[in-house]
Formats: sequence, structure tokens, C-alpha cells
Amino acid sequence: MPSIPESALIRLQANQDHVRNICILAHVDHGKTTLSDSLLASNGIISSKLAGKVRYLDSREDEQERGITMESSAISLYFKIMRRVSSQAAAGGAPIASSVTDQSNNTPADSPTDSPQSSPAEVKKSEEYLINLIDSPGHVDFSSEVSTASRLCDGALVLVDAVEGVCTQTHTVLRQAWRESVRPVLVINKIDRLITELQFTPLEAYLHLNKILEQVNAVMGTFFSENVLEEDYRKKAEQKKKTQENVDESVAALQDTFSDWHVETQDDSHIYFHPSQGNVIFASAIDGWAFRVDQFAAIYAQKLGMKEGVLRKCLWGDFFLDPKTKRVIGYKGLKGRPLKPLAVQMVLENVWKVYEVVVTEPDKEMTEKVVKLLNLKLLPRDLKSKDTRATLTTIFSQWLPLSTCVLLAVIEQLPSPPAAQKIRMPKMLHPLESTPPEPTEEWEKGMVSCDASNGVVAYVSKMVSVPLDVLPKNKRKTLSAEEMRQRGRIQREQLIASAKAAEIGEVGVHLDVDEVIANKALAEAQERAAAEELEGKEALIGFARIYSGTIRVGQRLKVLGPKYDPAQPTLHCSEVTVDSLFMIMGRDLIGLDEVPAGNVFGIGGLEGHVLKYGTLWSADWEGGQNLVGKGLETAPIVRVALEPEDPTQMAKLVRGLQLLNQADPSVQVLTQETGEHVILTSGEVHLQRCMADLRERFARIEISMSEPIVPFRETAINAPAQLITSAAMSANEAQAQEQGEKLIAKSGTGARGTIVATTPNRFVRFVVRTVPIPEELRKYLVEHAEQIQTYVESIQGSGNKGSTSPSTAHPTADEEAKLEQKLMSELRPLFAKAGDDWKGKEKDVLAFGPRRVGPNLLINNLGIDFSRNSSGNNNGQEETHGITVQDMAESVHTGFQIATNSGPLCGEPMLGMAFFLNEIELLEDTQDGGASEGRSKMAVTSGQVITTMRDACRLGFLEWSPRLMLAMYSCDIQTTAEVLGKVYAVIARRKGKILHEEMKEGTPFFAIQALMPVVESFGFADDIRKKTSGAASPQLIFSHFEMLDMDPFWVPNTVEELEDLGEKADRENVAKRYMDVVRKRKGLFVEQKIVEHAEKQRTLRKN
Ligand SMILES: Nc1nc2c(ncn2[C@@H]2O[C@H](COP(=O)(O)OP(=O)(O)OP(=O)(O)O)[C@@H](O)[C@H]2O)c(=O)[nH]1
Ligand SMILES: [Mg+2]
Repeated sequence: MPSIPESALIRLQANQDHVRNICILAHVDHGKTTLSDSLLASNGIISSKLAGKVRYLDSREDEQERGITMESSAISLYFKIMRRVSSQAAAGGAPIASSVTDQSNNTPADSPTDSPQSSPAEVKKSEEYLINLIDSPGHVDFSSEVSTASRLCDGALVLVDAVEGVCTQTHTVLRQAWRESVRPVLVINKIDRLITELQFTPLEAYLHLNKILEQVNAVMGTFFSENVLEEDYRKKAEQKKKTQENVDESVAALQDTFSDWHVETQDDSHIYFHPSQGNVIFASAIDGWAFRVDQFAAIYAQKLGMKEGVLRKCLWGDFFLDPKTKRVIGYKGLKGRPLKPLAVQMVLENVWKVYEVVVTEPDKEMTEKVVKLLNLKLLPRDLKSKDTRATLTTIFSQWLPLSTCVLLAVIEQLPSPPAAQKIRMPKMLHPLESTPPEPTEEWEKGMVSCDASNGVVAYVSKMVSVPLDVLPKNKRKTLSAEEMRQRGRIQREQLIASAKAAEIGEVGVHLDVDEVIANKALAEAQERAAAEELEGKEALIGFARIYSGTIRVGQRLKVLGPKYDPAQPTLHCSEVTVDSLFMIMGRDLIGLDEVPAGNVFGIGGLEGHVLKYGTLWSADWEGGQNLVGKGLETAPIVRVALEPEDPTQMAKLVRGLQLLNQADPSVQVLTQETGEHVILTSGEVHLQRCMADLRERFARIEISMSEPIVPFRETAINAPAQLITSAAMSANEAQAQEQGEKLIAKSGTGARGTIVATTPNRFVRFVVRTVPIPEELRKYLVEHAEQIQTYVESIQGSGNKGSTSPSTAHPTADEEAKLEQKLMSELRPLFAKAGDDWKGKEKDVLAFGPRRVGPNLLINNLGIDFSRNSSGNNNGQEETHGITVQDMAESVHTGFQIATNSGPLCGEPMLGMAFFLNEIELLEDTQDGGASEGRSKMAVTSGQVITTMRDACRLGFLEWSPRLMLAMYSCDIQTTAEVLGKVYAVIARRKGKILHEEMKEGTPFFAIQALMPVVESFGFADDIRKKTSGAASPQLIFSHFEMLDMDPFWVPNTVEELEDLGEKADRENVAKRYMDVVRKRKGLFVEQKIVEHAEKQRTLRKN
């Protein structure tokens, strides 16, 4: 097939109604890249024979090797359809579709719907479309790529494996699409597996497919009801506010009931998938076919003499064909007769038949019959071919071509940029409002109407690193055959001319044979040198979507960073000149002069201005709006320290890390206090990809990598405490502890965990009690981290606008009050349940920690207002040297933050500890006799309060029985029954726990869900793949922290224990092992016996 000229694609960019921006989303390995292959083949980018085999968009070497996509890639496709313009077409007749098929090529028929209905009276009108397609990775490590892709698109093809059904990532991607108002079309892929692998009959397959549809629709249903409930809550809150302002309560009650009715009557039918609505495609990407049931409706309508529209509605569901009357009947009309649903009889059986005669029970004669029946034209060569799979693909490529079906569904079902932006933009700009207001600002109008003549608004969702030699300006021009012939001809003529001139002895001829040859060689050498210089260098290109205006090369634009806040328009904002624009074609880029609104494109010249994502804004407009959205990033959990093998190459590594940080939205690059360079990645596969990138592209040096560093949490429980040895503290801390024994000590009289502490200058004395937070409350704090963060930010934000996180909408004072009210009302019962000490204390929570938002609490138990703000009027508190206890608030708080951020076990953050500040007093100055006054005294004291508070919190913590908490992965594995035992063995060896195991109904597959400590998970995926010969592959997602119920300080103490276990304790203390590894890494003191049993070595070998 011919490849599409670039000019055709560029021309279509301006025709907004004929543009579609779509992405392919699915669980890992459900066939996204394979499906995109067939679409590429339809544009002649790859040969159709190779479609489904090359996985063209997996252009990285490691992607091909591992067979999974790691980076999303984009490509622009051209699609042409012929529409029948006739009265029939107006009534909903199917268009004739054809991707640009070369008619001279050996593919005689374009489409299954071509022949049955066309009549000479009909006029055919061709329509051209541009489809910007993004293939995304399905592996959970790369889920940030899904957020990036869905932000840029208006529609999505959501793939589901017909055998595996709805998996974890299917759920995630559907949610992401829903959140971004991206309209989905469902593709149930790998139907061939139902035929060849599971050997289902068409009826069994039909029931199975229905089950999958139900599963997907159930997922969609939950999103819808969540939305409705949320909106309902918002509406009620608004109404309540109104009624508080004026009318009496009876009316309010009435309104309440009305809103309840409203919920029930909301129509949700449009969100579900049903084959009769045309939003479900059945496909086998590997065999290159796909269909929607309406294709069959077009064929059978004529045969049965029915209206196509009617038949389309009956082709899936409980509808049957009465053999006597030849009428379609419902379930009731069956009257016990064993009829098959129309979907089975008219659709699936046909597909099954083709597989039967070609693959499962090959029969040449039958194949020929079927081919004839389907009105296809196959070459005898194809029919005779021994390769049954090839015959199958040839038949299907004519009968049910995948690209035609999928692209047609995209065009019919998914919205064009103007249609999509009308709905998506208001939601994106006003996420907190149920009915977004009419756009008033110029930019808002431009975005909503997708107006190419307005000012520019674009969103860069990702920076992509491309080799410099791919850029159009650097590309060696590939000459067409004609151009090459032309060049050869000129060179030959020159040679002949010079030879002639030499013959007649003409002087003044400049070109002789040698010169021409030398010139040619020189030109080639120059070209080569230029190419070599570019080789290995990378440029960063922004991957963007333009919502309004037309962007041109040379134009000046404002770049708004992710932290941009309209309230402070000068911060996080810079100006750039657009250096170049590109259409992204997989591995290739096509240079463009301009890009109109509604397209996905690449943009150069942003390096140094955009780190990972940002908004482009017309330079003419004042202010701006931040379009950064919330993604579904998995928390980066695996961290490793890196260093170059050759220490002199440090600069290269640093530069490489910078590039990596820019090119990958979900990696975090840090430099630790120790000077180590650390990267945080979302999982092992992600880590491997980052390392490959660094080694081969960004740094191009050998890099050595530390063992993965896994986070732990420290907590304590109410159990008998072990004797704490100095291992709990570093040598320094222990020493300080000894010296300061009198300053920080446990209270002899107070309850467990009470510490009395005095600052070294003996000016401030306080009593703080550490208590483990009861289970329920702790769970709440962990699960509602996001809510707490919003709350904390809103309090900070109101006092200090601008330092808040880069959210698009700032909560107003009203919303702040609401946030607080909600949080308090939820905390109250939990505090009340926690015990007498806790009751009513939710109002006195001074801070959350660590990082001001974590799951530990600092509680004011002083009975006075203890906050910095109130220090102005010192509430009659005692005052010494002009300093009040309130002045200490900040330092106490900081001490608490430091302690919770790095606990006493191994310097990891605490989880679930509360610190009650019971007393604080300023003592009479005893040391310096009041010499240092006011500010300097304050400075010294506040520093000392921080450290004293920190140590007091740590010591208080150790009064309880300490525990380590392990980061846990939740692990989903699909596997067959044969290797189930092996899977269990691998999980058990890695200290995993099986949560549940379920047989997937109707399939020989088991779905296992397990939990596994992250620290034990390295190499797990490879291990399990090896042990099961690739039959099982796990998906690991960080789930939560779980307590390892083992005291890291436990040693056999009592006589019984010593008797039972011996001095060494045969049972290894796993908690201690984990703790010591971390302490060793951090350079903290580790108590370790180097020689356990110094016995004489014996040789066991007998003579
Ligand atoms: N039997 C069968 N196998 C298929 C089909 N489509 C894809 N596959 C196979 O499924 C495997 C995964 O296909 P990919 O296209 O790489 O899947 P993907 O969704 O792109 O995977 P990620 O990008 O890693 O998430 C490959 O081995 C394909 O050959 C199909 O329709 N039928
Ligand atoms: Mg893929």
C-alpha cells in the first residue's frame, strides 16, 4: 500500500471536524501495540503482512526484547471513507469505508459492506480524516504515561482481553478516561483465543463475552454513581447555604426530597457499552480482524428483508430468529424452543466457521466455498498456502479488516476536537463546580469553542527525548528513485563533457574526471561527519495539545510552569520563541510551520523552560491559567543510588539525570544530603528502563547502581517492651543521651511514654507523652492522607497565599470552613472511641507529621492556646525576658516534624504515633544570670527546643514496644492451574501472603491476589516467569504499609526462652535484619557480633 503523502496529513490538521485525537488504553499485554500495527499498515507505514508481528510503535530495543511497551508513542494516521449520499444513508445506512487502499494492489474488495447494497443510483462522497493516535503502556509501572496520554486525547480505545477479562489496569484506565471526560470505545480483543485456545462454541463464547461486557459496565456504573453522589452532596451543600440565608426549614426539607428524586432519575444509559450502540468492537489484533455487529446487520437486513436499523438493535441480546415465520422474536416468543440468539447465529458462527475450515480442521474445499460465499476474491496462491495463519489473515483482511472497522468506529463514536472541548474544557477549568459557568474570558471562549483564530492555549504533557538526527532539519534527505537517476545523469554528463574537453585540448575546463570524483567523495565525507556529530545526541521535544489558536514557528509564547498561580502572575512564568513544530509519526518527525487548535503535536525550543509539563499561553494575554491536571501516578517506591563507574565522569551522570528527569514524568531525581545521586522509580521494570535510558542515551557512561533502597515506617504498640540496647540510637545519640540523662528522662510518675525534658540551657522544660494511635484512628489518618493534605494546605494557604500546591482551584474561605468541618466531624467519633485521654482532643491537634501532612499527631494538652499567632497578646501567660511559651510553638513543632520524619529505629518516618504536649514552662534563668536577653536568647533557646523535643519524642517512642512497618505490594497474578503450585511456592519464599484465589469462570485461569513486602520483591517478576515458563506474570502495585509483628530488639531473655532457643536464638529476628540493613546504609551504629561461635573449624569430609 502506498504511504500517505505528508501534505495530506498537514492539510487535514486545519479541518477540525475531521480530526480525532485518540489513545489506546488497556491492561498490560491486552494487545494495544499489536492493534496499532494494523492501523499503521492501513497507511502503508508497515507492510500488512507484518502487521501484528513487528509491534512498530514499540521502537525501543528493550520494549521489543521484553515485549511490553514502556513509553507511549504517537502517530498520525490518514483515513478516507466513502459515504453514500442517498435517502437510505440518511436513514442510518452504513457508510462504505476504506482506508486508502491502493486499488491496483491485490486487495480487490475494500469492505464487507461494499457489495450488498450499493446501487448505481447512489452518489458516493469521500471524506478524509486525520487520526492522531497514542499507544500507551499497560504495565502498572508506567501508569503516569496513561495520564499523559488521556490528557491530550478526546477519545480512547479501551482494550480488554477476551480471555482475561477486566483486570486491575483496565479498571485504572477506565477511571482515568472517566476523570478526564475522554469518551471510550470498548474493544474486546483476542477473540481468537476463545476459538483456538479455549475451544468455546459460538454460544459459549457469546455468554462469555456478555459476562465481560457486564464486568466493564459494572465498572462504569460505579464511576457514574460516585459522580452522582458527589454532585448531589455538592448541590445539597449549596442549597443548605441558600436556605440558611433566607427561607424556612420546611421548604429546605422539601427541596431535599426533590434532589433525592433527581438522583434516581438521572439517565446513565449513555455511559454503558453495548454492541447495538456501536461502541463495542470485537477483534483479534493478531489475526487482523475486527467487527461491530452493525456490519452484519447491513448484510442480513437485505437477506431477511428487514430494516437495517431494527436489525442492528437486535443483533446482540435476547433476540432470536423464528425459523417458521422468519421474524425476530424476543425471549418470551421462544416458548421453550432451543433457538440460538441472533448474535450467535448471524455473527459468531460465521467467524467460527472460518477458523474451523482454515485453522482447526483445515479443509481446502470448504475454505474455497466459504470464500465464495463471503464474496471474497482470493488468489489461488493464497488458498494453497501451507501457512494456515497466513490464509486466515488474508481472508479476514478482506472480509472484516481491522483498521477499517476500528477507524470507522473512532470517527463515528468519538468526538472531534470542537465537540469534545465544548464538554471537556469547562470541566477541566472548573473541577469543583457542578454546573460550570458560561465562559467570559477570551481565552476560555477560545478553548471551549476550539477556535483556531483566537490566542494560543496549549498544554505540554510530557517532554520526549529524541535523537538529534531524527529532527527534520538534520535528516539526510532521502532521494526518490527519480531524483537519484537525475543526479547520476548530471554526473555522467559532466564526466563526458570534461572527457571531451580534454580530448580537444580545450583550456579553462574546470572539471576533470578526478575532480568530479573527488568532489563527490568530499561531499559524502562531509555528510557523514555531520551525521556522526549528531549521533548519540538527544533533543527534548514537548508533546502537546493545542486547545485554542494557531501556533506558529517563530511565535513568542508564555510558558506557565506547573506551580504557576494566577494570583502571582510573574512567578513560574517565562517567555519562549517557538523553535520548531512537528507532527509525530512514531519514530519519525515531520516538520510543520503551524498547528491549528485541536491537534496533538510536538514542539521544540522548550528546553530549559518546561521541565516535565506546562501550559503555553499567548504572549498577548495578561495572566494565565494553569492546566496541570491530577494524574494517576503510582507512588515512586523503589529508590537506588547511582554513581559512575569512572568517578571522573560524574558531570556526565548529572547531565544524564537531568535529561532523564525531564523526559520521564514519573521518575524523581534527588541528591541526598550525603551527596549521593538517587532516583526514585515506580517499580522494578521502570527502574530497568530508566537505567537503560541513562546508560544508552542520556549519560552514555557505565553506571553502577546500589541495591534498591526500600522505605520502611516505624511504629510502636502497647506490648511489653524489650530491654533497649544502644542499638536503638546511633553512637552519638547514645552518648548525648548519657550526658543529658538528667535533661531528657522518663518521668517516674507519669504514664507510659511520658518524658520530661529540659533544654541544655535550662530555660525551657516540657513534658511530652508519646502514645501509639489506636488502630481505627490510625487507619483513618493513613487512608485520608489526601484530605488531610488539602486541609493543611488550605490553612497554610489562607495565611500564606502562593505557597500552596499547584492546584488549579484555590479553596475559598467558605470551602476552607467546610473542609475543616468535615474533617473534624469525621475525627470526633474516632477520638472519642480512642479513650478518655483522647476524647475531644481533635480540636487540639497542633500538627500532622512528618512533612506537616503525615499520619502522626502533635496534640496540645496544655489547656491553653498554644500557637504562634496568639503570641501577640500573651493571654496573661508568664513572660520571661519578653519570651512567652507561645514563642516556643514553632520549635516544638519543628522538633516533632524531625522526630516523626526519622524515628529512632533506623531513621525512617514514624507512622501512627501521637505526641501529647502535657506541660511546657519557662524556667528561671539559672545559667547566664540573664546576661543574654531577648532575641539572641530566643535564637539559642529555639534551637535547643527543637533538638530536645526531637529526642524526647524518640525516647518516648522507645518506651513502647517498637515495630517496623514494611511497604507492601499488592500483587495480581493470572495463571493456569498447572503452574499454580509453583506460583505459590515463589510467593511463599518471598514472605508473601495469598489474599484470595479465584477461578475465572469459564476459563482455565486462576486470578490470585497476594501481598508481598517490597523489600522481598526484587527479581520476583523474573523469578515467577522463569519458574512457570512464562505462564504467569505478576502486576505489583504499592498498596500500604503493614506492621511486621516482631520486636527488632527481641533477644531471648527469660530462662525458658534461653532454654528453648539457645543464646543465639535459632529463629532469625527478621525485623532486626531489616533494621540493621537500613542503619548500615545510613551509617548509623549497628550492634553486631562479628564472630558468633568461635570454634575450631572441622573438616566434615571423612577419610
Ligand atoms: N492470540 C492473540 N494474541 C494477541 C492478540 N493481540 C495481541 N496478542 C499478543 O499479546 C501479546 C501482547 O501484545 P502487545 O500488543 O504487546 O500488548 P500491549 O497491550 O501493547 O502490551 P503493553 O504495551 O506492554 O501493555 C503479544 O504476544 C501479542 O502477540 C490477539 O488478538 N490474539
Ligand atoms: Mg504495547
